[in-house]
Amino acid sequence: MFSDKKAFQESFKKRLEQSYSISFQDSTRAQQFVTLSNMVREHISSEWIETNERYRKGNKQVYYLSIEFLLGRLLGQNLINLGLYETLETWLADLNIPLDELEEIEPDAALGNGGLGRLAACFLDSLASLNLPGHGCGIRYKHGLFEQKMVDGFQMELPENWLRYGYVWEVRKSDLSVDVPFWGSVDVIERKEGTKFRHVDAEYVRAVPHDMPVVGYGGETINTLRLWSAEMSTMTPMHDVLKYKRETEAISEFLYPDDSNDEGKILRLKQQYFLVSASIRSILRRFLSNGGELKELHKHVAIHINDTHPVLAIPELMRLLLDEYQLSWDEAWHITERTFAYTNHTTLSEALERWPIRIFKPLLPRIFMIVEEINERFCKRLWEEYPGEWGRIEKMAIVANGEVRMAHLAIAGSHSINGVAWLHTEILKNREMNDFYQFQPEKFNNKTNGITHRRWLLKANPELTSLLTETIGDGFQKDAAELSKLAPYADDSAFLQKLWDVKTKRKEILAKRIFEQNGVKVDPSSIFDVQVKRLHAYKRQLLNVLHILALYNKVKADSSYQMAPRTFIFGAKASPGYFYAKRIIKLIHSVADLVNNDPATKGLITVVFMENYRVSLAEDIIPAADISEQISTASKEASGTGNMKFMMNGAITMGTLDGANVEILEQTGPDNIFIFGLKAEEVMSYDKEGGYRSMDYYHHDPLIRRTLDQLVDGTLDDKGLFGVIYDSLLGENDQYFVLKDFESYRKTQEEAGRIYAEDQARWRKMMVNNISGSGIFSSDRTIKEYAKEIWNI
Ligand code: CRA
Repeated sequence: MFSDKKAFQESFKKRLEQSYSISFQDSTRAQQFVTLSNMVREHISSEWIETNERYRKGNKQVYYLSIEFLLGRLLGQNLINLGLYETLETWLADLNIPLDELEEIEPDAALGNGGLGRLAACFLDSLASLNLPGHGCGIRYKHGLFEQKMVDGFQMELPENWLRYGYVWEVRKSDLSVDVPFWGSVDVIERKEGTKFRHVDAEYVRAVPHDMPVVGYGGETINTLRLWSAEMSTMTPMHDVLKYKRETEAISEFLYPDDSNDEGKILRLKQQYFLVSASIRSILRRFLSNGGELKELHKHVAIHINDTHPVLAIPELMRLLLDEYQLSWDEAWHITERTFAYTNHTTLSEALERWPIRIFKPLLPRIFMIVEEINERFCKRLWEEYPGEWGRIEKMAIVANGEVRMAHLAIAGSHSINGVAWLHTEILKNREMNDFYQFQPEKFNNKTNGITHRRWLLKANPELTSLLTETIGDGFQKDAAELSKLAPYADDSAFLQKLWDVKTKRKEILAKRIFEQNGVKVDPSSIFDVQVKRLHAYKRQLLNVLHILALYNKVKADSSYQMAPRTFIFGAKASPGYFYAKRIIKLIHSVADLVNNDPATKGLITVVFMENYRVSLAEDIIPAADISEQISTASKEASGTGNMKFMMNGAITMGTLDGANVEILEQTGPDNIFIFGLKAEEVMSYDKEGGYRSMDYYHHDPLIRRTLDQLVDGTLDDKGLFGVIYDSLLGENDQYFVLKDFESYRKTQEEAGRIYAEDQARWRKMMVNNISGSGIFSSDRTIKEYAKEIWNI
C-alpha cells in the first residue's frame, strides 16, 4: 500500500471517495485524516497478527496495568516509527495535502492527567520499539482530561470529547468481553474438600475491550494497548434499567481529573476494580488458551502495577486462583507475589490511597475477604519477625483503623517495589516505607523515569533531529545513548551556530502560535523561560510568578537595571476542585496583564499563559524553550519527566535538587545547569523539626515585602482575590518554602540572564552538553532496566 507512490495516491483517493461518497476535490481534511489513518492501521495489521503469533509461542509477557495512558496523537508518531513519514509527506504534498494539517485534525487521546499517564505512554513506545512483549491495560474513558478554557484569567473546564467522530486507532472486540461483579454477598459453602466461596446477587458490568496497536520503531513489533469500556451486562436482571445503565456506563465515562491526589469516591474504586478484574481475567484466559500451566504463571507472565490504583489486581488474581481454579492459598500466594511488581510515584501523603472499609466491603465483598486474609497472614509474619512490637505491626498492617491501605497491599503482594528517581527511592527506603524496607530490603529498587526520544525529539523537533543526523549520523534515532557523540561539538562554532538557528526557528514557530492564541507579540530573541506541567503548590509556579513580579518591581524602581529580555511561558491545568491552584492560574494572568501592558517593561518582560496544556501543545513548546523551570520544593517531586524532555531539546534547567534533576546535574555537570534552593534533607528536617518562619523573610527582605504586599494592596486586583495566596505564605507559614528559596532563585535567574546576554558562546555550549547528556533519559534505558531487573524478560 505504501511502497509505490502512484498506487498509494490512487488507492487513497479511491478509498476516500468510497467511504464518504464525495469527490476527492471536495473532501475535507478530516476525511483525508481518517482515510489515511485507516490505511495505516490496515497496513500494520499483518505485523500485528504476526507479533501476536510470535508471542503465542511462549515468551514471557508483561502487562502494564495503569489507570492512565496519556497518548496524545498517534498518526505522525506511527508514521515515524514505520519509517513512512517523509515519504508520505511528499506523496501527499503532490495531492496538495499538507501532512501536518492532517495531523492537526487528530484529537489528543488524553486518558491521563500528567507525568504518571505520560510515563505509561512512553513505556509502551519503548517496549514495542525494543521488540519486547509488553502490553498496556487501561480504561477507555469516554471523556479524557477536561479541556481548559480561560475566561478572564479563570480556568473553566469543558468536557473533552475525543471519541466524537469515532476513533481510528481502536478495534472493538466484543467477543472478548468480560463480566465484572459488584455488590451482592459471599456464600460460604463447607465441602469435604474444603470451604468454597461464591459471590451471589452481584450486579455485573460488562467490560468490552478496545485494542489499539502500539507501533514499535522499525515496524517489526506491534504490541497491544487494551482499553476497557463499561457497558450493560446481560447477566444482571433488568429492574430499574435506566439507573443500572447510568451507573454502569459511568464507570468508563470520565477520567478523574486529579493529579497526585485521591478523590475518595466510590466510583473511583469501581473504576479500579473494573480495570483489574477485566485485565487479569483476559490475561489468564490468554495464558491458559496458549497451553500455560497455572502453577507456572509467574514464569510466563509479569504484571506491573502503575501506582496503587490497579493494586486490587493482587487480590483479584488470588480470587481467581482460589475460587475458580481451586489452588491452595499457599500455592496461589506463591504465584501472585512472584507475578506482581509495583511502582510508587509519589510520597505526598494526600496521594496515598486508603479506602474506608464501609465503602470497600459492600462493593467488593469477596475481594475484601481476601484482603483481610492477606492482612492476617502478613501481620503474622511480622509478628514472627518482630515479636511484641505492636506499634510497628499496626503501622505496617494492610487493614487497620477501618481502612484498607493500598500501598501496603501493593508492597506485601509484589516481589519488586521501585521508586522513579534515585532521590525518590532513597526517600522511600529511608523514610516513607522504611519499616517495609527494613523488613524486606531485597524488594526495593530504583528505576529512574525516562521519556521516549522518538516523540520528544524525532517527532516534536524534526529541525533538531536533522541537524543531529547530519552531525553525528542517524544512530541516535534508534539508540538515544548515541547522543553522547555530540559532546565534542560543544566547541565547534559552526555547529553551535546551526544549533542556535534551529532553536531560533522553533522559537519563531512558537511565537506565531502564541500570537494566534493569545494575541501577544513575543520576541524570539528574548529568553524563552518555560514552566509547563500540572498546577500544584509543591511545583511552585508561585515562586516563578512572584519572581516575575519582583523583577517588574526592580525594573520599575531602577530604569538603569540591566536585564536580558525575557518571555515567561506557562501552561498548566489545575484539578477542578483545587481552589488554591486555580487561584495561582488567575495570579499568573493578573501579573501578565500588569507587566505586558506597562510601557516601562514593554519588550523586557512578557508573560504568557497558554491555554489547555496537553501533549500536542507540549510538542510545540518544549523545542522552543531556553530555560526549563523545574523548581519544586526539594523532596516533593518524585522524578519529573518534563525536565528530561526540555534537556533533550537543548533547554537549560533552572532547578532544585529534586527528583530526577539530581541525575540531570550528574549528567551535565554543574556548569551546564542552574541549581538553587534548599536541599531535600533540609526540607525534610524543617518538615519534621520545624524552625522555619516565613514571616522573617517578609520582614527582612524589602523586595519580598513589596512584592507580597502587591498581592493584597490593589495592584493586581481590587476584589481580594489573592488574599488566600498571601495567607498561605505568611499566615500558614509557607509550607513549600517559597520565601525561603526566593532569594536563591532570584540570584540564579539573574546569573542565567547574564550568561545568555553576555556569554552566548557559553550558553550554546551548555545547550550541547544538555543534549549530549540526555540519552540516558530515554525511556528505552528505563525499560531495559525494568525488563532485566524486574520482569525478567
Ligand atoms: N504527578 C510524580 O509526581 C513523576 C510521575 C511519573 C507523578 C512525578 O514526579 O515524574 O508521577 N506522581 O513517575 C503521581 O502521579 C500518583 O503519583 C506525577 O505524575
